[in-house]
Amino acid sequence: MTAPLETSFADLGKVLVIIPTYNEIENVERIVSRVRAAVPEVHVLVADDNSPDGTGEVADKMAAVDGNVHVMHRKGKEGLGAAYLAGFRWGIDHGYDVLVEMDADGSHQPEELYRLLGGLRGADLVLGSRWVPGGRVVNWPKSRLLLSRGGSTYSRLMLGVPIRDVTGGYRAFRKETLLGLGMDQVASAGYCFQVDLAFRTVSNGFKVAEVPITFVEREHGASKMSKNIVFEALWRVTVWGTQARFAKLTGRKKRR
Ligand SMILES: Nc1nc2c(ncn2[C@@H]2O[C@H](COP(=O)(O)OP(=O)(O)OP(=O)(O)O)[C@@H](O)[C@H]2O)c(=O)[nH]1
Ligand SMILES: [Mg+2]
Repeated sequence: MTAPLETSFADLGKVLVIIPTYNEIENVERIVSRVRAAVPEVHVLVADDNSPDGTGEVADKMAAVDGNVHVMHRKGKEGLGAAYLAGFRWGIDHGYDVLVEMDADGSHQPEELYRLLGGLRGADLVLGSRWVPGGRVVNWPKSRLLLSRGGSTYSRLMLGVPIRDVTGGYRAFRKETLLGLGMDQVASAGYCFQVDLAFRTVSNGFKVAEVPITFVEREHGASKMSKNIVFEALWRVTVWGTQARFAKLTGRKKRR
């Protein structure tokens, strides 16, 4: 882990790191503390889907002693996309200027947040990227590497977006980007949520930058990845790509 080169981002406005959780009791405390230590001025919102393991209550305890920590209790498991959309709306309503997506399981290292925030000075969306020079993945089996790289490449070619890591979930958005990309029409739930937001960002003329990250496989707790999530992504990307090509051919304006 490298020490942050820079820890003040006041020029970007107020920053909110949104961490969606479902059964992350072994991870939630550690991840929130790491964010607070890495970039002390940021605020954190834990968006918990009423985790049966008590993750929400642990987050409440942290919020009670740290004014920069907030908790959103949602009624039940609705997928990470829905949790992020609710978190974005909460953040925008509460006056935040930058909204960051971060997993709870430690895959996205808070110590690299400064790189995403720094990148936002010249972009509307910054993606933490595993597939640009300097980016890497620690502890992934070959099958998972292939799935992720393959999914990203397929999406890039199908959708025509100039992004190397289009499925990654460590990202920083300017508020204006989220307001301009039509959040209300986003229906994707799993991986595809990330592809959907990136595609909308590019299609709406916003500038996207990628910065290298070291992605670390989760050590504690269970993955929520499933075959359904992969199929949803594959199917939707194919439909969007085909629609965009058809629209180009017929000269109609793109829908999104
Ligand atoms: N609020 C909420 N959070 C969720 C839901 N599903 C997943 N998450 C969170 O979203 C983040 C990413 O989920 P993971 O299970 O790590 O998915 P993944 O990173 O694709 O899978 P692994 O690489 O195996 O960890 C974690 O912080 C989860 O707790 C959900 O339905 N609701
Ligand atoms: Mg994970």
